[in-house]
Amino acid sequence: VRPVRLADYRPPDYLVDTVHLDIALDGAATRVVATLAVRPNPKGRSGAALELDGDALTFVRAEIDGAAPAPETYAAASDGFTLHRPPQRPFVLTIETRLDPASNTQLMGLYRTASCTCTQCEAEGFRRITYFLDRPDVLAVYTTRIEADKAEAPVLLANGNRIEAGDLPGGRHYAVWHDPFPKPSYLFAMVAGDLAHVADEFVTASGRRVRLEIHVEPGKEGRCAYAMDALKRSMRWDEEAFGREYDLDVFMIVAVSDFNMGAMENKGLNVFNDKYVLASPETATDLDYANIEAIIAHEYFHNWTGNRITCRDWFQLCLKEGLTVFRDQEFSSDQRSRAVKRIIDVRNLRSQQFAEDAGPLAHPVRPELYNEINNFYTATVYEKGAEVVRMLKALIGDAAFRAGMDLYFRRHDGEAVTIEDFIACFAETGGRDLGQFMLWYRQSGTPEVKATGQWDAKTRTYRLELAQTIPPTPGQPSKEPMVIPVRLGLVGASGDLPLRLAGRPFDGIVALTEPSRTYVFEGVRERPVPSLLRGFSAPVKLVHELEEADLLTLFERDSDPFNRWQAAQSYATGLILRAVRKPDLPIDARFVAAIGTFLDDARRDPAFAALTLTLPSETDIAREIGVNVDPDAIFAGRQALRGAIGRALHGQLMRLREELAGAGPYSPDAAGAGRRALRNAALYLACGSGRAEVLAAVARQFAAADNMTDRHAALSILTLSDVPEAEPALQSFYERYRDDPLVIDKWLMVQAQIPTTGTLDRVKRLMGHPAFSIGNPNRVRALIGAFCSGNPTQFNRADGEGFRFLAAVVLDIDGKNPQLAARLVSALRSWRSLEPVRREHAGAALRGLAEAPSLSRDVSDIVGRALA
Ligand code: DPP
Ligand code: ZN
Repeated sequence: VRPVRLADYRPPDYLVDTVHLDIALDGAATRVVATLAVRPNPKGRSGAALELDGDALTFVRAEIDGAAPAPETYAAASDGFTLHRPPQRPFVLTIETRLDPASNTQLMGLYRTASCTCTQCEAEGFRRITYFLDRPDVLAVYTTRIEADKAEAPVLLANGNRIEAGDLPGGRHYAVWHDPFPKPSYLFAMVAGDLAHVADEFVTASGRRVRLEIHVEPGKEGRCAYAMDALKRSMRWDEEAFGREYDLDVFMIVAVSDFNMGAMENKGLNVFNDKYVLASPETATDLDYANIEAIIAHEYFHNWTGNRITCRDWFQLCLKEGLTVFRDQEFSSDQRSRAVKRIIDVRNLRSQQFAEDAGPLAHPVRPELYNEINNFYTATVYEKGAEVVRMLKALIGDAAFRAGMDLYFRRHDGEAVTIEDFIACFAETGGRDLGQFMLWYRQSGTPEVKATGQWDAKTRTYRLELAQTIPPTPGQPSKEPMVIPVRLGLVGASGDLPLRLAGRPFDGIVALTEPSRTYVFEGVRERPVPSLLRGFSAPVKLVHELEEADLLTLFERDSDPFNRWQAAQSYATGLILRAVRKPDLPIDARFVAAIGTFLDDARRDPAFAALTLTLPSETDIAREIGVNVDPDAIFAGRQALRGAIGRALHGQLMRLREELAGAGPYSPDAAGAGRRALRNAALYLACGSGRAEVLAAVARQFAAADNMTDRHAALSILTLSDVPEAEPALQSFYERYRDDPLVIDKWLMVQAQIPTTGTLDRVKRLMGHPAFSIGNPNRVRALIGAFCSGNPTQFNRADGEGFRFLAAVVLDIDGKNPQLAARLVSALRSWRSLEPVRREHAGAALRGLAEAPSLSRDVSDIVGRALA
């Protein structure tokens, strides 16, 4: 396979102005007639052949301006259609193909899911529907006619507005949809099936009425209310925060049960994984609700950042994804608690993106080469991409950032653009050169910022030295210094000290641009504790050796909530690391006492308190250790800290839980979710005591819960604690929800994460359970994904069985759904940091995969890079 390179980008030789698609659904003989208005691109090579992309297509016929071309003038294969000498003027190309949606197990292109036939075209799925210039810089106006059996598919949807519909002979019917906004092929969508829907209306800021529809499997209408509410809040927020109004008469969401991704932002017709639409208190947790809110917002926000302005090529993926993640994070922050949202996002960034950046799959936010674009929908492109936008805002300020966004929308509406085009807008409104800032898009690896400081009592100054290094990553042995915004303050006995820097009042942020730099703060009257990287102002690893007493100062007094949380995490991380190295030492009682004091006040901000009480994960600790990782030792060290807290504080924890007990019926709002999160975090820690009355309380909560959050939390505590109460609870959970696949996913997931040696056999057994299906991505992720990525001790078993299991499953899935298979392999992205025995087994499993015959491009790309 030849890699695709950013440096090789060329404008297309031809453009397509309009597309008429006529799709007649008819099982294995589904017919697609595409009528394309083609013209030579003035920016392309004149006289070049027209080479349309195709993938697994069955060609039937072609016409140019209504006449069949001579056979020697074109070539049609399953993977492409070429016109050797196309007319050098506008012409109409008609091509007919045949498809079988039911046999499409890749879930790319046109495929069958339980309730309907639907499409997924990003990144390169449109070429599985018809031959096309399937690249994001070819923007066309689409008209789509769908025809189907009326009983089988009473609902026919496509992008845009419906302009015509009617009945046909033989029990068939049709609908015609027109989308007036030029769009790239990856945003095409159609859906046909037996769907029910709920409808609502939104009136835009300028007074236009927009019809909103959420389409679901019949019987699931009652679970759409939260998604609809989130959609309306998203539409309002984008008007208020970014001045962006919706532009069509109708906005539709369709929930489907077989979907590779979370959701897809097709123009006017978003297709969603049903997991991110359907929710009721009985079936969805608070986390599910928060995810639904965020993903509904994310896809809606793409209408401007992605659809109206799209990417010139797939290397620019972060142009739409990083920016849109930033926008959905801002939305959730405004809807909920900003500090809590920031902590959750940073936890996720560190566990996913930092891990990716530290291993063989590291790549820049804007990669410069790919073998398979589907493998670049990564934490780096999405989450680090969002951090880069956040840093841009911090560096140029809120007003210049908003002005830059306005300029971007004004200047590039209707275009397919690059990161350079985007950044140029902010260079203009911020009045500064952003050349060095562009390194955030080009250099991979997580920068390390080392801080050392010294207070001088005589001169009342504090000298802070910040030094940056960026580790080598694949293809990038050496790096240039980046521009790193560091928010900071100095904390004294009664809070933040007023500071001066270089003779001026300090505004709370410095931009480190050199390899190292010393800042001398003036007017510092007492010995301060520096609070650095407030709000996690840059996606870097901060190395700052603080005494435990100083960590406690920050934990208790920092004005920055993120750093209060960080101080507790850093303290706990240090304790777990010590317990890993010296298992016989007792746990530091000062930390436990500080947690006890904190509990007295925890009710003031329950959501924040819950995060503070959540111990660093095993993966967090593994990342800190970095080399020769032994997951069993980490597990034991973390349990030691949990046990010490539980034994010392179980009474207080259980009282807090009691005091927070629910008032009134379940509501998924942030306040209620925060209370439940704190109650369940307290219960988890208390359970570390191993006391019978705590376990009994968990079992009671499981049985009596009136919502899925509490029931699921109890089930998870029971299974993680490996107690006899777990089995009957699992049994009763299954009986209760056996007909509800999305809930059964939770049942599969908690079992996959049990940290004991029987789990691998249990997972293998569950693969044969009627509730499991290897063809459904949600089931696969719930069972196999959770085992490989969410059960560090059992996946990384010292005998290598976990790795061999993954390799076997990947080979099986690869034949059906390469995208899904490749995702699973990335569970091995940190394999080189394991201790030698496990590392050898993991390497052998990867090498075994590499040698397998007929591996997909998706899997061989990941395996190849992991082994490189
Ligand atoms: N559906 C994916 C997302 O919204 C890809 N665009 O991020
Ligand atoms: Zn997106």
